[in-house]
Amino acid sequence: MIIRRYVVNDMREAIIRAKYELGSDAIIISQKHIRPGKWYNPLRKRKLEVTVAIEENIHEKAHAGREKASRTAAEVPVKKESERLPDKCRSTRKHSVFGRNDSALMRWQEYCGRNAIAEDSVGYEQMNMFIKESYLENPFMKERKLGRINVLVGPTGVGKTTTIAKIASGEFLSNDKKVGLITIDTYRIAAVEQLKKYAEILGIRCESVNEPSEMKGKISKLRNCDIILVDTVGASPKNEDRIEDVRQYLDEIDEEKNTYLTVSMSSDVDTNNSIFEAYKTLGYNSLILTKFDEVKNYNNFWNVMENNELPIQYFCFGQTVPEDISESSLENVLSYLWREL
Ligand SMILES: Nc1nc2c(ncn2[C@@H]2O[C@H](COP(=O)(O)OP(=O)(O)O)[C@@H](O)[C@H]2O)c(=O)[nH]1
Ligand SMILES: [Mg+2]
Repeated sequence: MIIRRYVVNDMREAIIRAKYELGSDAIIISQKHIRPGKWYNPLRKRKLEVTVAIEENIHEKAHAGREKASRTAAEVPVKKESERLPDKCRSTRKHSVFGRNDSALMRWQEYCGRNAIAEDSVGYEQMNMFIKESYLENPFMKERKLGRINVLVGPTGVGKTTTIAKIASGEFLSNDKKVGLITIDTYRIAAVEQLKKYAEILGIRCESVNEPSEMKGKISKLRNCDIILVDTVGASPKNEDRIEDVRQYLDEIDEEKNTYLTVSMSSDVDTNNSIFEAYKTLGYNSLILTKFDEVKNYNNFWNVMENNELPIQYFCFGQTVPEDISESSLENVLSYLWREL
């Protein structure tokens, strides 16, 4: 028997989290109201603690092939300021932080000279201040806002569909928004099914579009939604024809839209630069960065800092829906990398 405990705001949230993690055969075995935190804190919020169970063999069948054990809902992935690592092992950090990014290293040396700081004193707080001062047009500091229509574009396998499920869950559960999904990834039946499955778990609408001419009609069907998330077919940066195909669908959207280029931080920098270039034809205006959990060095981080002017909406750090996503503030991203690398 697998047993999970969820600390949530309401039963709806618990049911959705349990369905994602354990599948729809899971059963609720108990619930009680609690106030997590120190007893003397008057601001403690009332929460619901729900315990859910499933037979092990049913769970295994439902999750065959899934690599990663799910986390409990109470686990918070990005640590708070007070919990971050102390700036220990400072001098050993310098090389690993800047790696082969000479431009970032030069800016760091210049910053150290200006502020009379020892170059080897690379600590988390120091980095945070350095970036804010030396990268004034820092993409992590730019204003980000989910629009009504949000399209995710990018190569196959970077995590577009998974990220859509994470965003949809967050907006639906935490912000109580009416969310609708559209997929134009109709090249693969499995891709449509994947999105439909997520929509089913949340109990929201999902439309698939087979021809550009169907786009307007499908958006109009979702006119009551506060947020529409559009999933697209993945295209290699070398496959101009397929990127052009996506453009024909997107051109049919009359309303203002956000187009997010989704890139994996575990790909190499050159590959990502070719993606940034090839996808320009789709007029993307913001980025979503995925797979931070697979990152081995800071190379992509500096590349995005140095060569990208667009805001970064979210960063993702795992396969678990809905938890492994966060707003991409500089503090969130940097503290994640600092802790993991
Ligand atoms: N490690 C890791 N895997 C992810 C992340 N986001 C998605 N994935 C996995 O990457 C694979 C492809 O994801 P999918 O959403 O289908 O990609 P798409 O082709 O761009 O739609 C799946 O196995 C996902 O579980 C992430 O942030 N970290
Ligand atoms: Mg997909």
